[in-house]
Amino acid sequence: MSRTALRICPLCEATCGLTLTIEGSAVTGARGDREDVFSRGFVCPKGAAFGELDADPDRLRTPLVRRDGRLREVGWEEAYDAVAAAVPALVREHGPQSVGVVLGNPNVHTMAGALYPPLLLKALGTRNLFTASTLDQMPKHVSSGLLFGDPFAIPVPDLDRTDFLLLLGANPVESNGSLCTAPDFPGRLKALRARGGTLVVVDPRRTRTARLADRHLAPRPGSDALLLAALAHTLLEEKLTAPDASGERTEGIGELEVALGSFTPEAVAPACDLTAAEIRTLARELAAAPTAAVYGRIGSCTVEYGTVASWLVDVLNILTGNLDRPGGALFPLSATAAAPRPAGPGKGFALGRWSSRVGGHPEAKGELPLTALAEEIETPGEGRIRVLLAIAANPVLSAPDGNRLDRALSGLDFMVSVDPYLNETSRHAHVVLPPPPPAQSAHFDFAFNGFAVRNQVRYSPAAVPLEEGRMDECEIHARLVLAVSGLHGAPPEAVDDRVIADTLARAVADPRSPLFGSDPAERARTLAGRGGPERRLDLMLRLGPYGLGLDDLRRAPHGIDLGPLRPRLADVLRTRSGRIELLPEPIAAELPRLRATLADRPAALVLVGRRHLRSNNSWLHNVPALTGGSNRCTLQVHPRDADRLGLADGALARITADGGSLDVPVEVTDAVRTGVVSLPHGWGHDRAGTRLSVAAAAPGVNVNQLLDGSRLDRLSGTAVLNGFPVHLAPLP
Ligand SMILES: Nc1nc2c(c(=O)[nH]1)N[C@H]1C(S)=C(S)[C@@H](COP(=O)(O)OP(=O)(O)OC[C@H]3O[C@@H](n4cnc5c(=O)[nH]c(N)nc54)[C@H](O)[C@@H]3O)O[C@H]1N2
Ligand SMILES: Nc1nc2c(c(=O)[nH]1)N[C@H]1C(S)=C(S)[C@@H](COP(=O)(O)OP(=O)(O)OC[C@H]3O[C@@H](n4cnc5c(=O)[nH]c(N)nc54)[C@H](O)[C@@H]3O)O[C@H]1N2
Ligand code: SF4
Ligand SMILES: [Mo]
Repeated sequence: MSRTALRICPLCEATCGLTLTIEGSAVTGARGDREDVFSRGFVCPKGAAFGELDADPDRLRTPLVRRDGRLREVGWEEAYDAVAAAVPALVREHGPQSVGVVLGNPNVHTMAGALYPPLLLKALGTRNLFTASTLDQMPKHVSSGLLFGDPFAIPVPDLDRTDFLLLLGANPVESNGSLCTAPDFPGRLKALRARGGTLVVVDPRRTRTARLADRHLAPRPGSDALLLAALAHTLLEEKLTAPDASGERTEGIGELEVALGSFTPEAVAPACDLTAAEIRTLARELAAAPTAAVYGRIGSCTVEYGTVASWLVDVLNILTGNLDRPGGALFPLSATAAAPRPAGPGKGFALGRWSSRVGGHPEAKGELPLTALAEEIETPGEGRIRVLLAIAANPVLSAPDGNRLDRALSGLDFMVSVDPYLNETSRHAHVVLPPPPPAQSAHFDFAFNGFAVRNQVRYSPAAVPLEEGRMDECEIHARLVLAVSGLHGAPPEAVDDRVIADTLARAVADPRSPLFGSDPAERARTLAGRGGPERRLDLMLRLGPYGLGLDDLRRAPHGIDLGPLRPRLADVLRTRSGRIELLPEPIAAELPRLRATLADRPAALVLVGRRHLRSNNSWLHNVPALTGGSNRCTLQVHPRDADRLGLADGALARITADGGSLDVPVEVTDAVRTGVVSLPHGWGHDRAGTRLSVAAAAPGVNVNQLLDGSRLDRLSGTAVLNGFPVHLAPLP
């Protein structure tokens, strides 16, 4: 007998609703849920492979503990005993800074990852936090922090209503979008064109997204900040800015005009490898469009001036009058967002409140650059990281110079991985705590509802019951919090009860809270939900802006539509001035450096990444349905470059950069522009001691081994992963 169950897909930011077919306790099929209020039946090949991914025989079924140098399968009690015996004692001996925490990407795709890491960090008291954000979107957090006073206030393009979308460094037709949650992104781009709108794509590769565009510009990688600066310059110089750009809600437009004065299209065009006319035309079109949105992602973030480029994206939205208006770029309002506070000046956003011990890297949003992790483990002295907790993270493959990090991890006193796989990173752990497959977990998108192109809310309870011997990931995290705090053995619910009590104590005393004046104990008793995570979700919904509760979500299994994005800038602004601060000081200090790069001679050959529709960073190469075909680790080279360098399609080439050399098969294609080669990330599954049988059979190479971690976007500490110089030659 088969049945169906609904489950929001956790595999990318699009958060599609899936209808799973279930036989017994096995997921035997997955299709798009046509009644889902947001995704309306859309599914991609990854979502469709949910069953195969869920049932991957290489997933760990029990915890592992290292004994006599070898990882052995043990029960949960023994695993937590090992954590509790090691971590508190090491912290007592070496202090809280001797613990590092690494949070990887899937934490934004699990309930546990949203609810517990803040508690873990608080319990540990360490500042050594490293996350995938410094390989990704940290420039966007920093630019939003500086412009709007809140690093999470990231405007999202109003995809469904805009007349003009300028998209830089993103390939949502394959990635399905990022910091812009939009199930069926490709369909939404086609709809934009069908309603007479314009799509302009800026990417050194002719991606599947670029092929949908009215116009594709293929500039030199790393030059987005220059291009965007010239666009802003043109708007200011040609007086094409909207009236509200210099009105009440902003400050610093005069200073901005001066600071961008030398970034003329004529000055930057050679560095971008575009013409000044192309840049001026684009600026004029952007200004003339009834509504427009500028949106930049990975290709404009993970580059040397990623924060400046991210800032300019929103500066353009502001100058054209498109920030915070329908059809432009707006701030979503999720159902679990804190209720808006009254408009007015806020605390602002500070960078560099502390720095990393060895490299002196300034913190950003409380994080240190992931590229600094290895040196923090290797370098002796007080505050050296000896204990590492890695949750849903595979930095050996995802961060620069994995070989160095690999060595560093092997020198830790103690390491815990919360990970379903024994992979390149978790193989170093002393304790591995494996979460259950996704069908056995409930799901709620705490993060992505705040970046969605439409306000909506959906909840999926676990589709199948927890298998015998499994532990829910929320409980895994809660017990980890207890074990590192010296409270091993206390009931995991105690962790959630504490949060609920603290939250309620604040809410009942806050005149603006919907729970003001009520009895906190009574409120705690009457929260809906089974177990701590559901009760916490219920409380967050009740305190949220829509006055919903968990029961409302349960009654609406396909979700609740909360309407299109609405202007709400006044609620969002937290700057000290209470206005948008157009030219923040840290950015102003970067502009002369950026300007000076115009004198540099561009590298002859640079590398960019790419994502394949059936990939997901480093961890889907073990699912047969998602491998093979065009999803291969090849180096794409333009035919003219291949000719010039004597490279043949399919032959091996040696590619060399700061961090080392790799031998890779060449794929000759004119989908990359000249002077640029492309290699995907997340490959290199050839290390011993992993349990990834499918991935190991076609390991590919780790592109991040070409980097030594020294190239960073200074303001955000984000690694440069795109547009770095490489040397390429045929294999002798
Ligand atoms: N060269 C290059 N490098 C890049 C990028 C690039 O574009 N180019 N992209 C960067 C980006 S954007 C990102 S986000 C990072 C990602 O960097 P990471 O987060 O380090 O890498 P992932 O491959 O997403 O690995 C996630 C880990 O989580 C585990 N996992 C999967 N599901 C779950 C779960 O439900 N619970 C738990 N606890 N663990 C789970 C996986 O087994 C894997 O070990 O990579 C970055 N690296
Ligand atoms: N299928 C699939 N989907 C994914 C992922 C995955 O690994 N596979 N990963 C998920 C994650 S963690 C994230 S963060 C998102 C990322 O989602 P996207 O931001 O859409 O990332 P990419 O698909 O890597 O697209 C980045 C594009 O930038 C281009 N580029 C490189 N350098 C430059 C430059 O200097 N300037 C410009 N303008 N363009 C440049 C590249 O050619 C590439 O096409 O995708 C998510 N979705
Ligand atoms: S687009 Fe993303 S969320 Fe939707 S089915 Fe595919 S992987 Fe899942
Ligand atoms: Mo990412």
